[in-house]
Amino acid sequence: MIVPLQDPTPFSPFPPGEWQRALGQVARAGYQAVELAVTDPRKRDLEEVAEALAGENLRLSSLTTGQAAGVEGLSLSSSEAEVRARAIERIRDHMRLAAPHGAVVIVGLLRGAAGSLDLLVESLKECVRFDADVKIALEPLNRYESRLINTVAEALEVVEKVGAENLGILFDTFHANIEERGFREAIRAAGDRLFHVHLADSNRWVPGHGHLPFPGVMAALEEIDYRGALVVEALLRPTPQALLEFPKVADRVLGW
Ligand code: LER
Ligand code: MN
Repeated sequence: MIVPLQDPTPFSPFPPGEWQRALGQVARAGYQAVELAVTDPRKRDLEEVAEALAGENLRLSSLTTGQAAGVEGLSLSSSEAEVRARAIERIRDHMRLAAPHGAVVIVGLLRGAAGSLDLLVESLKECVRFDADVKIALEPLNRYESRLINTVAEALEVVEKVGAENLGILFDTFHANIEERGFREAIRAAGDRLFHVHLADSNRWVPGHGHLPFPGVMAALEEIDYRGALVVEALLRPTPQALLEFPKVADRVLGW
C-alpha cells in the first residue's frame, strides 16, 4: 500500500498531512510493508519517518519518486542539463532515505515521458554510483504514460547499458497487461533483476476487481524465486476501503 508524505497520489486514500495516522491504518489493515510517495526527501525529517515506521512495525519496501516529475517537472532524460541534474540529485536524496531501510528507489515517471534514452542511461550511471547498496528499480510504463521503456525487454537493455548490480526492474501488472506478450515470459526475462512488484488489476482497480490472472503471475514470481515486496498500487476503486481490505482477501485473489 502507498502512503504519500507531501503531495497526494491517486493510489492512496490518505491525505499527505496525515501520513503518521495513515501508517497506523496500513499496519492495522494487515500490510507488512509500505511504499512512501515522496516528492522531496529533504523536506522531511528522516528520523521522524524511521521512528513512525518502527512504531507501527512496518517495513519500508520502496520509495516512489514520480511526484517530482509531476510537481516540479524533473526528468532524468531531459535535454535540459539543469533539469536532469536536479533529477539526479533527487534520486540521491531518495537513496539516502532508502538506505537504512533496505528500501528500493523507483524510477517510474521521473525518467520523463518523452526524453532521450541515451541521456537516461547517462543519468542512471550517475545515480547507481551514489550508493551501491541501494537498489534502483526501473519501471516499464505503458505507452500512454511514457514513450521511454514500455516493456521488461526494453528495461533490461537499459540495465545492461548502465552495467551496475544495483539497477533492476519494477514489474507493474497494470502496465505489463498493456505492453507485454505475457506475464510469465516477462517475469522470467526479468529474473534476478526483478527488484520490486506493483499489483493492480486490468482496470487499475484493486486486485480481484478486474480480470488479470493473478495466480499465474504469482506462479511466475515463485518460479524466479522472487523475494521482494508486493505493493498494491491501485486506484481507489471500487472503493477506498477495498485497498485496506486487500490483505484479508489476498490469499484468495492471488491464489495462495
Ligand atoms: C508508478 O509506479 C506508476 O505505475 C505510474 O503509472 C504512476 O502514474
Ligand atoms: Mn507502478
